Amino acid sequence: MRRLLVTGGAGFIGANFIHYVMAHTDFQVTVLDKLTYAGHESSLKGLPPDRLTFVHGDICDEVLVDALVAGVDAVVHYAAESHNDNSLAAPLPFLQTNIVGSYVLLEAVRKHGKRFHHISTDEVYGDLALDEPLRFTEHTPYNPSSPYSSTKAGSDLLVRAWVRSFGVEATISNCSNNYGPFQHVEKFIPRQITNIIDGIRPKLYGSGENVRDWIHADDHSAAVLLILQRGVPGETYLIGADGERNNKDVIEAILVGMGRPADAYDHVTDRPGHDLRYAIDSSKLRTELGWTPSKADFAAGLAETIHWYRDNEDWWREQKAATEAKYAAAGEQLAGAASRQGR
Ligand code: NAD
Ligand code: TDX
Repeated sequence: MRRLLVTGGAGFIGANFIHYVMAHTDFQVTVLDKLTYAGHESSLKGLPPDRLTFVHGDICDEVLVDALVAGVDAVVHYAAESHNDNSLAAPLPFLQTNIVGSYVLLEAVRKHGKRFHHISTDEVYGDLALDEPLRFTEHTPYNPSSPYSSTKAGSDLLVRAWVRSFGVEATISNCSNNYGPFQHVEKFIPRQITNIIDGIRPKLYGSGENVRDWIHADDHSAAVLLILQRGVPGETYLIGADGERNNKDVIEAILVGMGRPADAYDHVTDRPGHDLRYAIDSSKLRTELGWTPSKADFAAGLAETIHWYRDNEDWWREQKAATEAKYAAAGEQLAGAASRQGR
């Protein structure tokens, strides 16, 4: 298996995966990416041109997908509409890309008999209570909360059906929250880092007790490559690095890491349906495939990420104002301000 088609390779995790593959294998990679607001071809800058082909196109384009799948050994499917807040404002692109696009890819790998790896999320399992020791496993029932997570759950179920009904050789991985370089400034960690750089106070949704299980994108990439090479078709693997932290602790760590007082942030209106806690039990991946995270030190990873955004303003500057305008248009305001205005 030396020729990969990577969908969504100009996005955050896809780009990190391609950097990882270029550094750790001799594979040839073709990227298929629509370059939505979330895609940046510049994230692939500097990679060897003789091993990387970039195709600007849509995973819903059956003719294009068929031709590209025919020419590779395996498909790694990252392309998605990925942001929960956007899915609350406008769900339709999520159905189109995450469900119809995944269907188009599945039909192509079925026709050409190619290996498929589907990138999914822990959000398909819904959320956990704050005060329970439970974590998600491969056996946790699906219970998605948002338009985004429900379309990811739908795409996972399509993959399972294509395995069972048509014998497609597919694996699925469900990973927890990623952080690292090349992440869009709409997402929690880069939004706050770039807010602080711009002199804007960081924004914490609701009380900030919500817990996310953070993993560095490089550890996610290592796990995906391992599953592609040694995973058992038909199986699902959960990926997580035991990185549970609540949002309040993360925002305070970012502020302190950037030399600001830990309390220099604002509470803003909470996300509707905001999942409380995600937590991954990745025992299967660790025991069956021998994966361990090598960047599990969150403080070190966060410091490196802050450094990256400080050094790469050219990469994110263009997206920043439009992203903050989108949040303002969606009605984000200081917590309590809505009720004060209503009085
Ligand atoms: P992202 O939004 O940063 O990137 C998505 C990429 O897909 C972009 O380059 C975009 O241009 C491309 N794309 C969107 N629609 C397309 C289409 N119709 N055709 C072709 N390309 C299209 O997303 P991300 O955070 O890198 O997430 C990548 C994948 O990983 C997604 O499937 C997501 O569900 C999954 N995931 C993300 C996280 C996380 O923490 N970000 C965690 C677990 C799983
Ligand atoms: O400004 C903010 N303030 C805030 O408190 C933003 C943008 C977010 N938050 C909170 C909401 C979440 O509890 O931070 C947490 C993380 O938010 P996001 O970065 O939007 O991520 P999340 O909704 O947890 O989903 C992410 O992880 C799972 C990815 O965006 C998904 O693609 C992935 O499937």
